[in-house]
Amino acid sequence: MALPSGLEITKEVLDAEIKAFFDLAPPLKNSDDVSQKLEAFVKTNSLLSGTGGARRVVCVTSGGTTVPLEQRCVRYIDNFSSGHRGAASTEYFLKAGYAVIFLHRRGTCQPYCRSLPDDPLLECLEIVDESNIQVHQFHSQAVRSAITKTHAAVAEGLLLKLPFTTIFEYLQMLQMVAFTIKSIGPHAVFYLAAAVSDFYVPWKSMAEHKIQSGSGPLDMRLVQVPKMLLVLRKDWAPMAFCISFKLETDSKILLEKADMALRKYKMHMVVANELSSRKEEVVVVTSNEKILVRQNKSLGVDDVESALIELLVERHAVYVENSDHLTGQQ
Ligand code: 9Z3
Repeated sequence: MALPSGLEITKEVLDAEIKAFFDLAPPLKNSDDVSQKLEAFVKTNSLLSGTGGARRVVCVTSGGTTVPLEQRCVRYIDNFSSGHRGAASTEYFLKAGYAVIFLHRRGTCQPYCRSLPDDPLLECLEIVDESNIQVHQFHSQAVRSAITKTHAAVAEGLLLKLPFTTIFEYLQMLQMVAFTIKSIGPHAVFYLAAAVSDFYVPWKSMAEHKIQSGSGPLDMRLVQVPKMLLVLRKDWAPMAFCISFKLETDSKILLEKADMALRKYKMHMVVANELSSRKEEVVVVTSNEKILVRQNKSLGVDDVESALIELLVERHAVYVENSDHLTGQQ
């Protein structure tokens, strides 16, 4: 529903829009499989032997969502994101002892694979003879590390990778994750680094077949994707610690927009980043602070995620402690 600018949408209208989005979205093809994996993952991590407590679980979203233009999709609108932020952050969350649900765009950057070349199969492997293929000496360390670290994290039940492509898949899966990790209350974190489409074509008004090009310019109406952040915070997983991202290309409006998102969607933190400098620095916006986080080259760390995750883990620990006091737990 389009409202004159300045008018806030009511919660009832938003709820109705969200319900319509999910009711009309094409159902997730592998929903049973995703839900079983999520249940098992959260169960494993909420029953930590001996401690009586739950492991902290973070859902890291990563990569951009697509908006299909045809039901039998040939064309789609895409959102910019390499998935580097999500992949790097996943590595640091694992290092900090979290279990990670890595909800990522299929084909984007994966944890522990950041130092592999763009085309790992062709660039890392060489044929020795008719029956043997080996890893090039030059890439052997990176390949070994990617394989061993990924396999160890998955085998220990600490890493669950769930791929999406479209905005429909992404939001349905995000809701499933939220409903599942709601049970671990404040131990759950959402780290929403995925670049999510703001506009989409509703499934029912989408052409079934490939749009034909013979009839002149294409006139197509995109409607706004209902903002799910507030319902994620308030209804889906109300005790979870929520961190969203704000991306702008105009640095003059970035902090103001991040601040607005923090208040409007009741996020615990918003990470503000500008497109061209996003790999060097971000600003973490909270209700009373703006903290500049930069990559620390002097310590030999060439990414900003190391310091960013350290800060977020610290703040989440305080949040858990305060929530435990409130609920009378130790
Ligand atoms: C981000 O701002 C991420 O940091 C990047 C990471 C997408 C810039 P890369 O994947 O880049 O490492 O190449 N993500 C959130 C972008 C977004 O869609 N934010 C929405 C907005 O700005 C709010 S949910 O309105």
